[in-house]
Amino acid sequence: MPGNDIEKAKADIFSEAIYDLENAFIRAVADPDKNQQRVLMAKFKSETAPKASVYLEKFLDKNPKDEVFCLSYADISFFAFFNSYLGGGELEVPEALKDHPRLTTLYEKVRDEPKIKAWIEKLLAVLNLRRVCVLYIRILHTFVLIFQTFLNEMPQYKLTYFPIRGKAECIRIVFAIAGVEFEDVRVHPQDWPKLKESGLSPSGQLPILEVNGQILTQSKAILSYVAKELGLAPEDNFQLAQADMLAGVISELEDKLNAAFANEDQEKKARNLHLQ
Ligand SMILES: N[C@@H](CCC(=O)N[C@@H](CS)C(=O)NCC(=O)O)C(=O)O
Repeated sequence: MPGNDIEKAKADIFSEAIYDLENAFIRAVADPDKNQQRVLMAKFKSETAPKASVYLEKFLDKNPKDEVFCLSYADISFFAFFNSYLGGGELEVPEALKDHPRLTTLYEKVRDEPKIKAWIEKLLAVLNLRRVCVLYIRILHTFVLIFQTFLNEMPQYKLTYFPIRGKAECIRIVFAIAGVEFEDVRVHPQDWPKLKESGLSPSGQLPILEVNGQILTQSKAILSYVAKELGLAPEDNFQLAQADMLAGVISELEDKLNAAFANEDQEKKARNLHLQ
């Protein structure tokens, strides 16, 4: 602490100068008008702070002692201001002090006091942790935005059928293989007459596929569309026709099987099951 009254007065002068500087800084950053804030900050950096540094440097020059205020509140307020407001809390000497050797020495002297250094390092660790968190949050936010864009561009699929495998299962499997989400609506037979009456299915049958609100019917047309959309159909037209051909055969088999099950007459059912 400053020894005699003169030294105490000098410490007060020094810390008053820092106090004024602090006020100028706060006035600049606290201005509600963003443009004015920018103007005031630029003025603070280009005029106010350099002028104050020259004044403080001169003030120290008049002091023959190297240990200016023996680590008084004046040194601490000087260091705290330049470290936090102009040095970004880092350990390096702030740019604003570089041309002022006495102020630089004073800054280094205060900074290198072990307890002060430990304190600054502790703050820096918190600051760095915060920076890392902010960085992670920004990266995460970017991913969320990309994912949202991707989701918005992805068609929304809704497949409606009965609670059986039947004519919808191969379509469901194609979605599963492609790893694409779809709404798997399974209509209870009791609810079917009402739904059928609603005209949701243009053919009056299921399955239907809604793609962003547009409706497709016919299981094999749906299958072929979904497979093409999700990259599971041959690119070659001949191979595509072969795939359609095979799907057509299966479709016929399914129809015959359905007809067999639908037939009340047990004899006809047995005959149908042999698929004639
Ligand atoms: N050719 C159509 C046939 C569809 C079909 O027969 N659907 C049946 C279930 S497998 C159905 O909706 N039955 C109820 C009805 O016709 O009211 C397709 O392959 O999608």
